[in-house]
Amino acid sequence: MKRILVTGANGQIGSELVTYLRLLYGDQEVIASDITLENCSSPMEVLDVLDHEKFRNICESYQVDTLIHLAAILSVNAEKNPQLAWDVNMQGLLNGLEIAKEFNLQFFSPSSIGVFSHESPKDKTPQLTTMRPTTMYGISKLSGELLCDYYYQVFGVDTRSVRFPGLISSVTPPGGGTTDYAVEIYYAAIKDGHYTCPIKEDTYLDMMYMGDALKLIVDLMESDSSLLSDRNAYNVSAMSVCPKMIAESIQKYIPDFTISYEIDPLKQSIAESWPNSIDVSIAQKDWHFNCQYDLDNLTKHMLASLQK
Ligand code: NAD
Ligand code: AKB
Repeated sequence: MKRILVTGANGQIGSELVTYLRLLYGDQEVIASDITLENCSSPMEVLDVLDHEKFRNICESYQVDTLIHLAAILSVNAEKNPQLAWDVNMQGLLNGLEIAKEFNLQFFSPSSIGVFSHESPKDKTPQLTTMRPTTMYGISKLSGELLCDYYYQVFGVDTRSVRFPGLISSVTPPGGGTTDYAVEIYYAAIKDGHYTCPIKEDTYLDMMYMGDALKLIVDLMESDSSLLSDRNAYNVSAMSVCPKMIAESIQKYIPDFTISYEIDPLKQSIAESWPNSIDVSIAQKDWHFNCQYDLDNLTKHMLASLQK
C-alpha cells in the first residue's frame, strides 16, 4: 500500500484507521472520504459511494493504489431500511470493485459475523459452512464476499477481507449495529455507573478491540498474496463474550457498576442468529493472525481512554 483511499472514513473503524494508516504511510498518502466530512482531516473528499463517476475521479486524481472500502449500513439500521442497505452495501461495493479493476487497485472491504445464521454451527463456526443469513445486512455481506471472490477469480483484482466480529472502541461510537451494546456499556459505566442492556445476559458473540482490528487490516493487506487461500473473507475474533461477562470485567475496575436488562427484540433476534464463537484457525495459519487484547485488558484500556 502506498496511496490509500478510505471510504466511510467518519465511521467507527474509519475514524481510527485513517489516523493509524497516516502514521504508517504518511499524512498525504491516506485520503479520507465519507458522505459528509464532519470530523475528517485533510486530504479528504466528500464522496457518496453510489456516485460511481465521482468515486472513479477521486481514485484517478489521487492516483491511489489501494481502496479500503468501509462505507456501509450496519445490521440494525439495515433492518430498519433494507432498501438503503442493499443499495449502499451492494452497489457501493460494486462501484468500488469496478474502479479497483480499472486502476488495478488492492482492495479491502470488511465482511462480518453477520454472514452466519441459525443454520450455521453455533460454536467454533468454521470459515466455510452453511451460511443462510436472515437479515438484509447478512445477505448483503455474504453477497459482497462472493462478489469480491468473483472479481479476484475473473478479473484478478487483489481483493482481501475478514469477517469482523463486534468491534469495541472509544473514539467514534458505532453506527447502528447489533454489537453496539458492547461499546455503549463502557460509556454508561463511566457516565452513569449503570447500563441497561438490550441483549440477554447470556447471549455470546465474538468481539475484538479496535487496536487489534487496525493492526490486522494492515497485516492482511501487507501479506504475501501467495499465502492467502481465501479471497472471500477470513474469520477473525479475539474473544467470545456475553453481556454478563463484560459487566463483571467492568466491576473489576468500577466495583459499584450495575447492569439491568431491557431486551430489544430486533437486536436480540439478530444476535441469536449469529454464532457464539467462530473458528479463526485459517487466518492464523495463512497470515499469522493474532490479537493482543483479552477482555480484561480491553476493559482497562476502554475505561482509561473514556475517563480521559
Ligand atoms: P459505521 O456505520 O460506523 O461507518 C460507516 C460509514 O459509512 C459512516 O461514516 C457513514 O457516513 C458512511 N456511509 C454510509 N453511507 C454512505 C455512502 N452512501 N457513501 C459514503 N459513505 C457512506 O461502520 P463501521 O463500524 O466503521 O463499519 C465499517 C465496515 O466494517 C462496514 O462494512 C461494516 O459492515 C464492517 N464491520 C464493522 C463491524 C463493527 O463492529 N464496527 C463489524 C463487522 C463488520
Ligand atoms: C453489527 O453489529 O452490525 C456489526 C457487525 C458485527 O457486523 N458490529
